[in-house]
Amino acid sequence: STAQIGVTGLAVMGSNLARNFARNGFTVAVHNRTAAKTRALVEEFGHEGDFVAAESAKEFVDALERPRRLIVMVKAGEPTDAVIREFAPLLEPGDVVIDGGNAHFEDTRRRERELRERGIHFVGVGISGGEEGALLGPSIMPGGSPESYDALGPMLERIAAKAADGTPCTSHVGPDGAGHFVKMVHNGIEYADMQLIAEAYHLLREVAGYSPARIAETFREWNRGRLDSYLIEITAEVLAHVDAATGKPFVDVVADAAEQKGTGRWTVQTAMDLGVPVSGIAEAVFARAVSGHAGLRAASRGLAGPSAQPLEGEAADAFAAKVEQALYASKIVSYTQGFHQIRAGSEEYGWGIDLGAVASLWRGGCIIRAAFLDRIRAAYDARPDLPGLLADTGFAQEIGAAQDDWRAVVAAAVAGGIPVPAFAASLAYYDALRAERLPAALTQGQRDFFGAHTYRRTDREGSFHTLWSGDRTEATA
Ligand code: NBP
Repeated sequence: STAQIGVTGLAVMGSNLARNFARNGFTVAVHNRTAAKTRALVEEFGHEGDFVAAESAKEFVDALERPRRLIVMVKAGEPTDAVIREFAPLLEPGDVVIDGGNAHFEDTRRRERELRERGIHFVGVGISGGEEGALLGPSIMPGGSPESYDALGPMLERIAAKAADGTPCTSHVGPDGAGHFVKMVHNGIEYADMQLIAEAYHLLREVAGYSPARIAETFREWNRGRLDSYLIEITAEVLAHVDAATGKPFVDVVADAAEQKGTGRWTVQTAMDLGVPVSGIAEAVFARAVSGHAGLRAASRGLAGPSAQPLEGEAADAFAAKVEQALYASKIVSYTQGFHQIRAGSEEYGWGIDLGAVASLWRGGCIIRAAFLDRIRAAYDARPDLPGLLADTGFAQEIGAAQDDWRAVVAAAVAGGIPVPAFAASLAYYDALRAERLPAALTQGQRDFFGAHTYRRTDREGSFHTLWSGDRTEATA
């Protein structure tokens, strides 16, 4: 037994992760259900480091130093359970099984409980950064017991991305499903970020009348400022790309039906259960769904809309500057909502998640990496009990300075008939939080009227019910 770590499941993610460990000086045992893939990996990349190719599960487990550390990198869901069922009988108390797939955190909680009964540590790890991240340094979000992190953390810190200040983009997130929960919310925020960028593009195209090439230039410029992020950077690349076959902008030849694998949906479903308003993320998930209903869209194409001419010259450029403000303000809102969800999950499941540490490990390697995350980390480090990001003075000032332009952009979108569900929902959230009084008071009155659901008063303690179908006097409930 010579390998410090093992990887089973050698599709693109598992292979690249195994190579990343090997390139960092670890001896890596590799295994795959279909053994040909194991052989192919070692043949092609064996020169990169020390690999131990294992054909059978038993050989794989025997190759690992104790306590064993084995990473499962197979398709999420039933395949992960199948692999655990296969390996668990071969393991001993103290061994650490790491699931690096995109598992639902509830599955991770169940698996952790089941393996804990046998003395085996189960670590659900969220990994972001795609194929390239897995190879060159991903952002890694490990859950599981603190002891398991002692055994695993230093190795993860070696292979993880490093933030600009050199800090590894990984740290122990919290027990059992905490890592996969945080990865789920990461993906939800990713959906919101992508949708906001898409809406900004749509507005620049239709309202400002910019070409895709011009919009690419605009995004490049924004990427040098406070919006500096991986997603803005790649957006510029995609928009500047020209289709070789037709000579048209690439974005104009791609079918406009967005697909999804489900982590955005999980984020929203979980937020619903926790009662956390993640309206920006929800609108992003729904926007993809709307785009995919081709029949409904075709049947609706004749519906009436406003007639609007694109802006020109300086007016167009002035509008583009406002879109930057709207995008930044909406982005603050989606991170505010995402961090709220992590806080709520942490409270619900007793995870004790450090929100500043989460912002820190998203600074490199992952899809939502952005300069902005340094500021979020600083806000939570300064005040760990911050009720929300908008309660941070710095963010409050910035969003306050952006709000006039933000409203102007949403108003222009409405007037021009451009759908901006995420911009508009983010602004509505901001205004709802700001409001002195919300119409929720009326909602409570209605609920009491038809269902005797009772209400509380602003001036006295207790629950009350008005006898709506009687003499309308008020009773203490
Ligand atoms: P896939 O999700 O495509 O899974 C393929 C791997 O699962 C192969 O090694 C396959 O073995 C193995 N497998 C399956 Br399918 N069923 C199995 C079973 N019953 N028993 C044993 N092995 C089984 O691979 P991936 O795209 O590399 O992703 C791996 C994980 O990482 C997934 O959970 C994914 O969601 C997650 N993830 C992916 C990305 C990304 O950018 N792709 C990013 C972050 C996380 P075989 O070779 O014998 O068929």
